[in-house]
Amino acid sequence: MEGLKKDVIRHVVSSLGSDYASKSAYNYYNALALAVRDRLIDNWIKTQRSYYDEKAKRVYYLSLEYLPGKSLMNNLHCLGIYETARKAMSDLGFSLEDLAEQEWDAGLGNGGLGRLASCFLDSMATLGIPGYGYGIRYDYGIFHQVIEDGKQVEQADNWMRVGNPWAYERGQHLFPVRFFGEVKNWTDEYGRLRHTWTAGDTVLAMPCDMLVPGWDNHHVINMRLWSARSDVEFDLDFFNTGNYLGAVEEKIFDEKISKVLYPSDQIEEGRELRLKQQYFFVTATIQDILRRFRKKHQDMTELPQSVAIQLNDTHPAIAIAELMRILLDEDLLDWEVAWDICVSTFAYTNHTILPEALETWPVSLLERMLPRHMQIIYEINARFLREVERVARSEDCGQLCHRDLDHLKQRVSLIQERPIKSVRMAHLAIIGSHSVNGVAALHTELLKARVFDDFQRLYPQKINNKTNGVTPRRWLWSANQPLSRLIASHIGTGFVRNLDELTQLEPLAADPAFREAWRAAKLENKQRLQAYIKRKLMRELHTEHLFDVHIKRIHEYKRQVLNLLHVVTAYNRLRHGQAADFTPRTVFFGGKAAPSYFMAKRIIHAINAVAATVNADSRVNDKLQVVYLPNYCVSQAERVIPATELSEQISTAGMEASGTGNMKFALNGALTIGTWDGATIEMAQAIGPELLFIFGMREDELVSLRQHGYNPMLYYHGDEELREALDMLRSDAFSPGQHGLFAPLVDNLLHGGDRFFVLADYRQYLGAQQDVGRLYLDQEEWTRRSILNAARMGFFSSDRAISQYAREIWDVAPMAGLQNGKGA
Ligand code: 6GP
Repeated sequence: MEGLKKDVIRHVVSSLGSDYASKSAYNYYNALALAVRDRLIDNWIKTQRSYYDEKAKRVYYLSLEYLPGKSLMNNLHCLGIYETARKAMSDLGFSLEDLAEQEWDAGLGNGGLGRLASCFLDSMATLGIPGYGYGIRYDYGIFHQVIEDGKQVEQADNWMRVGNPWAYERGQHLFPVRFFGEVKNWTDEYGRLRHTWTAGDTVLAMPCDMLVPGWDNHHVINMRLWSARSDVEFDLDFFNTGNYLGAVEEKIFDEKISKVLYPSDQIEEGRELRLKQQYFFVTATIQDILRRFRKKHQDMTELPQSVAIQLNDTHPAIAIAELMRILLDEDLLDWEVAWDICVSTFAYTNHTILPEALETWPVSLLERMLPRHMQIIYEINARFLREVERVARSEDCGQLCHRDLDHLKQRVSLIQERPIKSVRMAHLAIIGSHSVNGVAALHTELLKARVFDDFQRLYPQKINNKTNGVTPRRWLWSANQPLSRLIASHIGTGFVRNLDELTQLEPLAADPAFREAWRAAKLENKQRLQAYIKRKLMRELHTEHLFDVHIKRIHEYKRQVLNLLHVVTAYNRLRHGQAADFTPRTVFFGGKAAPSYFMAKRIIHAINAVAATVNADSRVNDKLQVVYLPNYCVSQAERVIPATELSEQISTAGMEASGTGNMKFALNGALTIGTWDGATIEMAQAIGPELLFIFGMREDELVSLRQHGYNPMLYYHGDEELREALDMLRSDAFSPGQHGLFAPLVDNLLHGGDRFFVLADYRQYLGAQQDVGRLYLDQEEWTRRSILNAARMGFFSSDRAISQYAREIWDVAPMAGLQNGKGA
């Protein structure tokens, strides 16, 4: 402890240039972070060296998004120095918890996809997999959400303003990134046509490394994030012509590339700068990967034995064309050889079946910005369509493909003709990869049967499932110390590395004393949340209420509106005195809406309007409260999830690819009210469906309802309570003086087809909520189920997920000496 204290003081003085006697929490947080980073860097260097020494096959995880959240607590726990740090900082006059609050969330992602990437890096580090995360170091991450007059207002997330003590910026290792320009043809010595791309503009990519430690194993992997740097300061011409200001302007323009994260979340924006970001990130990453590979290899055909590249959705899919370009134009390989290398190296994960999220880029834009890549994409397509023809005519594809060859070719082509001629990035990713995976069993089945059905027939081996998981280090151990300590006192700490060990809790569910202790841990977490809400929102929570929580991005398919209709109905019953047996509850909502997503923003407004009315109504507010948690983010989830008793997972069946919040809640002992969707299905199967509150129509039922003509008006007319709730929303009951404010929401349900079947599931949802309320009155039974939920969550560890990727997709083994925990 003395060593750590000394290091902290030294950093306050020599790294931060401050007086250690001036007790600034900001300085002491930064100094502590630097002292922790010192303890990581040696192991990081050793880890990187060991990869070379053992000629390990490396995994590169390419993701435009990461959501690491805060690093301090997690890193202290991984290093096993949490207690030491707590004592050291307390000696220096600080509470560790307060210091940790000084850190800004690294919010370099939108939601599930980005958080999954961060959980995966944690698991690679813990399992000893030679992995690297690659991404972009956005200067501005996901916007900061404030609620003003009930509405979402976006503010810039200037997370770098206070510096980032965790990152190593490596200004000496810059990689050139080229755009625009032209392609020249030439003939090589064997008479083959060759191509050279001479680019117009060049920008530089600077690596910023953030260290990702494994759990208690000395294995530290790297998350390398690229930051755009202009090359104009090296361009003497500018100075010679005296155009200094012009040079500076160009520099600012170039550095725009990594300025800001696109806050779109499953709605594609299709903007030029976004494509620039994608290519900027991809080319720097591929250059770095090949630089490392070439240190030990000359023969490019060995690449797939040494390197596996995982594409996190289609955002980095242009990497396939980029690797082809390098192999063809720089290494001068033949097409077939280059293509084999690509396909064997790449694998692609799909994260959504929402059609509006499937990325396409206009051919005209690609032709201008990346002319050589567009040529390569055309060539990939031509060869692919010839192959389709061959397979379709062959026996193994059967008559199905053959009969309708032209249509089949149009459907699978990389190029879509309408509404504008564009490249389908998902098709590029599928064709250029040896593995395409979904993220939960149902999602993968839907990929096979619907979204990519043609590809499933063409390549029946390619599409596979890897159900998501979450890291128990952050989402149980670090976020929920009261519960973790209780668990550890009965079964030891092995579950942090091997989550299956939680099954040892099962017999304890029958032990009243253990149940009481389990409840006490939950209460402690509820009280912590209460204190936080009081500080932040100046609201007093009732900890004896059932804490019912719906936090995730705001999206119509996630059906926050269904939850809201339940709240309004409960409000009406209480007002009308029809709810004598109502179980008091506080309903929490939280989540960001894409700034351009009108309906999602209106939903946030409606939730806040209903909350204001309900909370102000003294007839009901001792029994029902509604809280909107502004600026939902990773660190907020870490506070809220441990305090949650009811987890809302109520998406339209078939629409949520997996969900990972669902896993975090159950792991922390919340019971789930949910639809038969995403990974909630597999959770129900693992836990026992009777221990969750499952309701609503299933995916195949919805398909047939749609086919037979779904008429939401029937539900409206047939259900008095539903009608009352919708009419209130449409009138000014929740928006005094602003008649019609929420009419778009209601019209969308009644006259817009109710695409997400809110009305169809309303009655069943109410029934399930009634079951919840009733069960909550029986605290012994509730607690028993809560324990069993957590005990059966072992499968949903990201360690299990990453082990499957490593074995079944990457063919990568953990580093020797690290498999059983302790590293060298
Ligand atoms: C999300 C899915 O919506 C969610 O269900 C899943 O758990 C998560 O990915 C991780 O797999 N998708 C996205 O966030 C996204 O942007 C393009 O998909």
